[in-house]
Amino acid sequence: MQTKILRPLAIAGTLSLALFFPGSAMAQGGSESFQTTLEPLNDSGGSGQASLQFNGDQATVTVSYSGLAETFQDGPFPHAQHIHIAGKGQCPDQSFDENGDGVVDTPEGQPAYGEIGTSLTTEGDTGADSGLAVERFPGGPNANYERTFELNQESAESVRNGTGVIVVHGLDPSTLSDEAANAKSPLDDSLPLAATAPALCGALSASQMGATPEGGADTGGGSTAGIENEWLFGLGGLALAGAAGAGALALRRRESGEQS
Ligand SMILES: [Cu+2]
Repeated sequence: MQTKILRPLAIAGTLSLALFFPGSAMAQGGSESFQTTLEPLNDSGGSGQASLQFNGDQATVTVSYSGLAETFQDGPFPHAQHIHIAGKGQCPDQSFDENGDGVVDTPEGQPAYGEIGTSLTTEGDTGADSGLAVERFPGGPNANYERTFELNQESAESVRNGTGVIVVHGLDPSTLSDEAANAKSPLDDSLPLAATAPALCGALSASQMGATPEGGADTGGGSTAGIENEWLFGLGGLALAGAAGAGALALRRRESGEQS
């Protein structure tokens, strides 16, 4: 009986504090999840999915796909992958092919998906400067990528405001016109156009699951996690009213306890 009264007070106190310090609220319960389906660009033939989940200033990004170009110069075909930001939050269609070579290259698609904000590398730096660090991207036709890292502020803002777009690059040159297959990349003339042209694209959008607090994970799981979650949901509105509201709730619980 005693602990039943004290616990909601303690939890409500934490929530009230969290409201005054939004940053800590995010780190505590709040997870924001985004996801997208990766659609083929430039007839790459691939398909996949991607997700991004915030946890404080950390983000866990997953990218999985299949059906992309397999080999490049006898090695696994490197597929650069990025979060593009600050564009329209869209994927380009073939009408973006300005020079008419049959390929929407990376700069041609930029009005739709924006510039590189984050490089989804397998290790090391994740900034825009690593955009063409081909040795630090997944290679080959399929990938199941997952990495947790500190997302830079520009990218985090874009994802949250709906202009974060996942783009995976690298086309099989044999599927292109002779002109395009022999062209150099507009990004780096030591690479062929096919190596850097976009192959998959998906605009990140907030997923419904992201609205559910994941308090259970933070409380260490076990049988009490579900109970605490119920209390958190019940107290969500009360926390706005502050300690007075929590006191009223404790009183109500005590009264109902006496009646039953
Ligand atoms: Cu890119």
